[in-house]
Amino acid sequence: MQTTEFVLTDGERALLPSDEDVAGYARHGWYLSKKLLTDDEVDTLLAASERFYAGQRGRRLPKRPSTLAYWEPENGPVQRHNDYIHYESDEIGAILRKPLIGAVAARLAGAREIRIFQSTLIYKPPRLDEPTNLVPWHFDKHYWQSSTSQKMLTAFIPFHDCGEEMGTITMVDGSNTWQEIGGDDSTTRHFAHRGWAELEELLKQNAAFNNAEIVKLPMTIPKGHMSFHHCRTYHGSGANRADRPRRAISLHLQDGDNRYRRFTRSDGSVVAYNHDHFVRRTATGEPDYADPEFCPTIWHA
Ligand SMILES: O=C(O)CCC(=O)C(=O)O
Ligand SMILES: [Fe+2]
Repeated sequence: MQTTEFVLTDGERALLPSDEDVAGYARHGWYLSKKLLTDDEVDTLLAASERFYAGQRGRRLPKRPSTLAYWEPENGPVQRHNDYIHYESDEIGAILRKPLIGAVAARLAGAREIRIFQSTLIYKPPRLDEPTNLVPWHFDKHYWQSSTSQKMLTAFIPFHDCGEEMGTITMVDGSNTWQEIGGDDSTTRHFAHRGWAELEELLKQNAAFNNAEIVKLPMTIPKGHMSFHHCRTYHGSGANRADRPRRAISLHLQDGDNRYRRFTRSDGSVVAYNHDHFVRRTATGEPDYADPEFCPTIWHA
């Protein structure tokens, strides 16, 4: 049982999305928030991420599945991804649990409760030709087939003003409403293991199938604001052409109703998610995506 009270101040309530914003999110698949974090909170995220990169941990994941994104200094100057940052860094975890973030997500998703699903600390080095900096077109639900929810969403939280020059997150406008072609279950493979060209082509085919134009919108995100996207919104990002690193967290969120489901590919193999290695089991023996250690509740209406 969690004892946190989920209350907003009057000032925070003014930062929630309006009815029009919620309707815009449903149509477009993304929402650029108001300033949800103070400068102090964002500066703490940055400083804590530096301590994390230097080896500091509040607690450590009990194992390292091969599918875990986990940059370490010996991996060198590539794009860094570290999953479960809300678990391993207490300081970062405390800020990511800010009820206001959950309240905004709840409005967008039309949910009463929001839990963290995953969080990834991301660092794009300022290296023009670094191929690992490119994030190919994908939508997050492809990796979450073992989740029942169709409402999950992500908050992309940069630690500074973030625009096109830095390779900010870029949305394919309205793609959340598209039908997907075929049942090609290779899409459950993470983008890090697939080619850029292959995924660009897949995006084109899906757009054509929907008679839709591909409108790419780079999100210009001021410090303290965040960009939300629905789990079926195609997105990606380009090179960091700035002279400083692009630092951010992708905070993946689930609504209170989300549960594990057994999802099989056409070859009979079962789709796994890293949680399945970590979280407690439900009474029926399935991974519990409400385990408060890994998937804390950050908002309950
Ligand atoms: O780092 C990026 O630009 C994209 C991150 C991403 O794929 C996400 O937030 O879901
Ligand atoms: Fe993504």
